[in-house]
Parts: sequence; structure tokens; C-alpha cells
Amino acid sequence: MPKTIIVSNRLPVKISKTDNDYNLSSSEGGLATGLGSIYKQGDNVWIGWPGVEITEQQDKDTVTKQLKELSLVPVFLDQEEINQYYEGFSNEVLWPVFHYYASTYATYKQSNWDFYQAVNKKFRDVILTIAEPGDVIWIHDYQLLLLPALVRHEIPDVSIGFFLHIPFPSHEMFRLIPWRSELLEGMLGADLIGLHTFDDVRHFLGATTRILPVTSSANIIATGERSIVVESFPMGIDEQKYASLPLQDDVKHQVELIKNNFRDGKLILSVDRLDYSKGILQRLAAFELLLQLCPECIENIALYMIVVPSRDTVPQYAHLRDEIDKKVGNINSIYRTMDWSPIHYYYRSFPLETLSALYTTADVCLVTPMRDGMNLVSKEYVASRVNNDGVLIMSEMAGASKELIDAIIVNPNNTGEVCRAILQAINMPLDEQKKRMIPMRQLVAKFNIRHWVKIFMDRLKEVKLMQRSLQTRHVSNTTEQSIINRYSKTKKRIIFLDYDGTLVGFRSAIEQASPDKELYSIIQKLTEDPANQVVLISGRKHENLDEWFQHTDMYLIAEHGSWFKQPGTTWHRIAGLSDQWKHDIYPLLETYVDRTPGSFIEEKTYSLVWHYRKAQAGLGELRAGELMNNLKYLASDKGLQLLAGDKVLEVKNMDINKGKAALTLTEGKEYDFVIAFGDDYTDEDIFKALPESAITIKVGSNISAAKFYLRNPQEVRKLLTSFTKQHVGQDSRILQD
Ligand code: GDG
Repeated sequence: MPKTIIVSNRLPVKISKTDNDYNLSSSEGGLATGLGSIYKQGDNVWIGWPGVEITEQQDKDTVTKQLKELSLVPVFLDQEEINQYYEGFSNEVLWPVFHYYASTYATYKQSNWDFYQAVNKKFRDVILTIAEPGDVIWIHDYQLLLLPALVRHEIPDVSIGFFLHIPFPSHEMFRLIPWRSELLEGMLGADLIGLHTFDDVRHFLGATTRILPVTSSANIIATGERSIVVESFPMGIDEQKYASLPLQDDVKHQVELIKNNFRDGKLILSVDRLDYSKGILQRLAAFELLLQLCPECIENIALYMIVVPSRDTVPQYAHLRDEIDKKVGNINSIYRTMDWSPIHYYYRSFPLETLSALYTTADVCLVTPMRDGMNLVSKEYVASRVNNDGVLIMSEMAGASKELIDAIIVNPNNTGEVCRAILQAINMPLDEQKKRMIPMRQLVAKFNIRHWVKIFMDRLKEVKLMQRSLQTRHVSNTTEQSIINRYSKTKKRIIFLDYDGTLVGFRSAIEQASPDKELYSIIQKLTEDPANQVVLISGRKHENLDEWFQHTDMYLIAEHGSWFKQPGTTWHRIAGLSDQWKHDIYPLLETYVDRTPGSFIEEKTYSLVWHYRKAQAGLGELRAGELMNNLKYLASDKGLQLLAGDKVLEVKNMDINKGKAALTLTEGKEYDFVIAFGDDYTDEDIFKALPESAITIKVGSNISAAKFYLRNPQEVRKLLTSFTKQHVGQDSRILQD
């Protein structure tokens, strides 16, 4: 029975030491609740750091045993590892860069990176003591970006999901990190990569396709080995818990105490971990402005500000804490009256019941991070509003703002706007409060943490099935052997070979992809066998194929079938086709060349191709989309076909395609072995046109009409070489006979 293994930096447990004993208590954060239904079952486990340094082996053994009772498995880290991997690399490189604070807070130290790699390997080693092929592993967050690939390398046959809890920044930010490729390669070890928002998904795809030699189509990344799905899974909370807490007696009691403090005043609440990304100082500035501008607010409103201690041994965080202390002191000293304080600031955490009482009492919840992956506080506030009242003010920089669209959405940098939003919130009529709160409560209830876990796990299963269905079509050893057997038994064969991407790899300059010695030798051996008709069928110009292959014994087809050349004869072109349409289309393409630096037009006899492989990444795709729209009607009027390929858009005569060209060679001939290799959209026409008995092979693992696929041109060459060896083998047997 396959297991599910959860992996995160921290285990969901609190450990404290009394004398010689360790006391363990489960910490019931949202994630732990959501994943509880998984890791507590059967042989499933959660792997992570227990949160304290334990040096003695005996103590490690004791704690390991105690954790086992809770289905938890420890990765023990020493203080130096914590300093460099966690405080250093995770929190002084990844956290600031991913939250757009690279220039202010990021420091790139080689030793931190070394520790980051070493600790990720330490996690891998613990996983390897437990995981077996077929298991499902779900890895969490930015501390473990390298782990998916490290695990994949050791056990290829596992399902790996990865979820990033913080934002994924734009490529412009991410590229600053000296180890950017390694980090992305690490993440691509996963089968499914989950992020909070669609913007994060776009940023991740953008960075990956710009930095690594991989391609993406919609939200699927093809690495040649596997297809990896990248999707947004906005994280939810344990909504039932937050909706039921206000009904508990102890919570009701605390609500009364808080209300008595305030008489009829309005209570504004903010709750954050101590972090510069949470916009605490900016929020205080907006609150101060409000006190300056609104005399009626004096004695009638109060900001309850809870800041939970976090990372305050790091100098930047200690500094932030001092700044907050100063600012709060300053505001209170100016505006405080004998029996009223504008800000109630708490630098500590509270029991969940107190938090719930605050959520229940607060008229306004002020959530104004400068950047936040999701922000669960906003959802917890919404879930706690069982009477459907209360107002949420939400920064547009938090992932949650994409879902909680009925909140008052603000730009946290705009002090005036935040100040106005608070005024709007404290004066909002009850009707409007309800109109906004009801849909938000419904959303938070539906997309709760269990739902999040379920859809992620279901999707991971689907991704694996999709990969496996492709896998069955990969030319395995057995399939390869049976193709070779069929080849050796047949006497009249035709072999269709596409060129770019099939026999040679993709190059950024088209003229660079010239044939090498190995390729010429394979072609020569294949064509030497009189039973073989070898056909090179390409979209390239006939002049180009002529230069490279006129001396071979291949049948050459250029420009998707516009030009033909039998071995030993001259080129001839297909008759009766018009190329008059080019006069209208060419000028249009030229305007795109003028507007898109790096793009150019290639003119063929019956087609025009707009190439953008040298254009700025992203811009080319954008313009290609525009051009496609522009050409749509014109093309159908003129009997033209538009083909969007790999960094090209081709406009060609509809009557020409590789499929038709291939059929002119096979129809009426009794070939007993038909095989076709191709890598792109134009080769699909051949795959579809050839008879059912043909062997069709796509190069690359994208969806295709072909029966099988090979990963790359090297695998194609290997199979063709096996054919040529067959030929020699047969001969030698014949000789022996
Ligand atoms: C990261 C991402 C993303 C706070 N004070 C107390 C307390 N809390 C709890 C809240 C909430 C949690 O802490 C804070 O979660 P957030 O989502 O707001 O922020 P991060 O800690 O930065 O979390 C974030 C999240 O991961 C999940 O993917 O949303 O964007 O930065 O649950 O209730 N809990 C108790 N007492 C407190 O005083 N008991």
C-alpha cells in the first residue's frame, strides 16, 4: 500500500524541555489541521525539524520515539545549520527576494548556500529511509526548494507535489539570486507545483522558461523527461473551527471583557508575525494620519495591534521591532487621553480563544501587508463573523485579495487611501457590511483547508496518470525491440524523417543547425539498404536542403511539400499553386518586424514565416497572438493556413502540408514498413495521414497523434542506428548461411 509523506521545515509540534524530559504538544496550525486527515493515517508520516536543537544521541532517540506516536519523523539540525540554512539562506535570501525586498534585505553568502544544499540533502536522506517507489510525497515551502529533485534522483518512481506558501516573484526579482537555476531545477523535480495565486503561477512559468532550457505550454512545463503541472491552489483555513469558537462560553466571556473596555468605540484589529513584509510601520502611519485628520476619532476608535514575535534574533527584525515600539510610543504619547489610548500594542502571541474573541469583537480588521503569499488572518476574521457584520480592509498585495474581493481593497503604500478606507469602514452601514461579508463567508467556508488538501492531492493523482499515459507510449526497450524485429523482417520500407528538432536539436540561429558527421553516417547506412526509401521531409527551403543533402540518396521534400527531389534528379515544385497572396501578407508581417526587435521574416516559395526566437521573451509570444488574430479572416479568405509553432508563425498555402506530401509517396505502393519521425505541429499532418499500420514517433513528450514518442534527437539517432546494425547483422547471417 503506497504511503503519503508530508515534508516541511518545521514539524507541527512544540517541544519543551523540563529537567531531563522532553514534553511534546501538537501545534494545531491551519496546515496541520488540513493535513491531519493525511499524515495521521496508516503508515503515513510528516517529516521535519522538531524546532529545538537536540545534541545528545540518547535524547534524539527518546524524542524520535515520542514523535513516532504522533506519526512525526524528525530531521535533527544543529545550531550552525539553523543559522545558515534557515536564518541565513531561507530568511536572508529567499524570503526578501520573494517578497520584493531584494535590494534592502537580501545578502548572498556562499556558505549559506552550501548549508542550504546540505540541509536539503539531510531531509532527502531521512525521506529515503521511509519512501518507496509508488509513494506520494508532498513537500512544503521555500526552505526546501531543492528537495523535489534530490528525491526524484534517488527514487524516480514517486509522486512529488510541492507547494510554495510565499509569493513567487517576477523573473526580474528572481533572476537576482546567484543560484537561480539550481533552485528552479530543484523545484522541477516535482510533478505538481502549487502556488497561492495565478500571478505566482505566471511568474514561476516566466522565470523557468527564461532561465532553464525548458518549454511551457499553458501551465505545463516540458523538460523532455517529464511534464510538470504548475497551478494555483489558494490556501484556505479550518473555517468550521473559527465559525464555532465564538459560540464557546470562554470566548463569549472574553468578548464581554473586551467590549467593556471600549464602551461604544470602534475597535480596529491587526494581527501579524513580526516581519517587514507585513507593512506594520506603514499601517501605523496611516492610523496616525487618521488621528490627525479626524478629531471625532479621538476617544472613539482604537487599534488593537498584535505582533507575534518572529525571527527577532536577526538584526533586521530586531530593528523593525524597535521602530514599531518607537512609533507606537510616539502616537500614543501624542493622542492618548486620561482614559483612552489609540493603540493597544501587544508583542506576543495569544491563545486561540483570545484571538477568536478579538476577531469576534473587532469592527474592522486591517490587513495591509506590503506583500503576502496568501494571508490567513483575513480569512480567519471573515470566518469568525458569524453575524455577517464587520469590515475587512485588505491590501491588494496579499494573495487573499484575489479571493476576498468584497473587502475594501487598498494599496498599502498609499497612506491616504488606507486612512480613507479606515474612515469608510468605521462608518459603513450594517446593510453594506452584510452585503460584503456574506459572500466572503461563503467563499471562506467552501474553499476551506480540507478542500485545499483534497484538490491538491486529487490533482497530483491526475498529473501522475497523465504522465503515465505518456509513459506507456514512450518507446520502451520492448517496443524498440519489436520495431527492430519488424524492420528486419520487411523488404520494402519507407522512412520519413523530419529535420529540426527530430534529427538535430533546436538552435537559436536556424543556419547553425547543420548536420554533423554522425548524422551523415546514419543516413548513408540507412540509404545503402536497397529495401529502404528514406525521405527527409522538412519545412526548410529547398536551397537549404539541397546544400546539406543533395549528395545523399535520400528523397528530399522541402517547404512542407512544395518542392520534391528524387535522388539523382533535380528539384521540381508542385504545380498550379498561387503565391500572389504574399503581396498582401508580407507588408503586414513587416509591421510586426518593425515593432518587435529581433524578429524577422523568412520567405519560402509558398509560405511566409515570422520568426521570433531572438525577440525578447514574452514579447514575441504576445505579438504572435496579435498577428494571429489580425490574420485570421484574411487567411481564410485567401485559402491560407496559419501555423503557430515553436517561436514561429507560418502562413502557408492550405493545399500544402507534410501529410499530403507523404501520401503521394505511399499511395499505391506496397510498403510493408512505414515509419515517420517528427517533433512539431507540421509533423502531426503526417502522423494523421499515414495508414494505421504505420509506426509514428513524436520527438518530445507533448500531446500528439503519433503512437509513440522519443525524448530527443539522440534517442531518434539511437533507434535509426539500431536499424542500420540490423541490416549489417542480417547480412552477416546471410554470409554465414
Ligand atoms: C505564510 C505566508 C501564507 C497570529 N497571531 C496569533 C496566531 N496567529 C496565526 C494566525 C494565522 C497565522 O498565525 C499567520 O498566518 P499568515 O497567513 O497570516 O502569515 P505567515 O505566518 O506569514 O504565513 C502567508 C501562509 O504562510 C500560509 O500559506 O498565507 O502569506 O507568509 O493562522 O491565526 N495564532 C495564535 N495566537 C496568536 O497570537 N494562536
